[in-house]
Amino acid sequence: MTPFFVNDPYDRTIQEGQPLNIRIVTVEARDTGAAYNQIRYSLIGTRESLTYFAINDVSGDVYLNRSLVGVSSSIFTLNVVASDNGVPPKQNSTVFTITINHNQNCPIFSPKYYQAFIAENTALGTVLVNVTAIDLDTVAPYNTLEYFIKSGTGSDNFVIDSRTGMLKLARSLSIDTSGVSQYNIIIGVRDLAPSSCTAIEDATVFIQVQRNQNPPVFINDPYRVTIPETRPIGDIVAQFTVQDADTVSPFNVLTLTLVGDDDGPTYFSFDPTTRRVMVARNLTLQTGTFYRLRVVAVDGGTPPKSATALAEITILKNLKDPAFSPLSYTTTIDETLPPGSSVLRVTATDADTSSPYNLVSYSLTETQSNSQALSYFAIDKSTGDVYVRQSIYGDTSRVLVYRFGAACTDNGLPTQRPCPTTASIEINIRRNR
Ligand SMILES: [Ca+2]
Ligand SMILES: [Ca+2]
Ligand SMILES: [Ca+2]
Ligand SMILES: [Ca+2]
Repeated sequence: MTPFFVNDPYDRTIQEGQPLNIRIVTVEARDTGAAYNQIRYSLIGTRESLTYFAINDVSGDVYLNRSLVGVSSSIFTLNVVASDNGVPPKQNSTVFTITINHNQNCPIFSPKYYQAFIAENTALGTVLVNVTAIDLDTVAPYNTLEYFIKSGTGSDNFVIDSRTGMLKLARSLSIDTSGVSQYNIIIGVRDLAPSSCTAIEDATVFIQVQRNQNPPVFINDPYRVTIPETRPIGDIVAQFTVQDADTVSPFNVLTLTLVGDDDGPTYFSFDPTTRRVMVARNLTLQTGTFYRLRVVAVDGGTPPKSATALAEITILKNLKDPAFSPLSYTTTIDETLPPGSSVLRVTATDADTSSPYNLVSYSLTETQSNSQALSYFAIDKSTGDVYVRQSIYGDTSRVLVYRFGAACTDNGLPTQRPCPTTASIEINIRRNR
């Protein structure tokens, strides 16, 4: 009779770490013949199968004789032949599979907690944190890991690289209108074994977003200054001071730019580093007396917050007093000189550079010695010509000398400057006695 197998199939699944020389399965064949019924078992099949598996030729116990750790094959096909003791023997065979469970380990996050502090204008794609898990299995895909975002409010702002575990920014946090500044993202991991195992404990990533919450603020805006026109080129005339209450760069990093106004930037320069305004041109050559410089400060947010400030610069062009030169005038005239005739001319000069700051107006002042003088003499306020106002001949006091004074002032704006000293005028009269 020919042996025949019983109790099959013999398919089994074992762990990758199956110990050596321990029975995995026992094949059993029977021979019902009265003779030639002694059965011996032998293993045939692929070289790989024969490398790792062996069989006890008497008991039919199949066992491992070489470790499967690190072996990538997961299914071994074994072919067992049962032979009786005839000559030649009668034989039968059975084929079965041993499936190796290489996926002995589930991935474990190490560490489990992560945190990142990021600015809201962090560039898309920036790696915020790299989560890592360990799978103690020895071969792929049993130790090949796949990371995934499980949940978390606002988690759609982030994306994870499933292979590397790098959590990246997927959307601009600046435009997250929820204004949320803290995110807790729950991340899972599984291996890619045919019967995948997912880590029991998730990883948590805490993300704190630093937002651009404050605009720049100029201190002491507007900056009003008054300077003489003689300030030299390069002189500092104003200093902008600006602050931003945010505590994190770039939200408190301010860039200042001169943006106007009118011709202010023509005559003044602005140094964005020192934040100072300086004279850029010779101001004595300009007629303007008021300039504005508008400066904008922009922080590093995306979008940025900004503020503007104004420097208002008033130019003083009337810097000098007019002064008489000479200070005293004397002449002699006939008493018959008709009204309107010029008698003498007083002169004052003003060292300012331009009109009307250096234009002088004249007037007469009485002196106590002769209170009647101004009845008979007047002055052209523009030219300084002193002329006869009414007939001297008609002065019944018949004085021989008129004494009075002349004052002057410039025509400066916004305020006029008077001559500090008056001029003295003495007019002697030749009378027909
Ligand atoms: Ca037999
Ligand atoms: Ca695994
Ligand atoms: Ca800011
Ligand atoms: Ca003047």
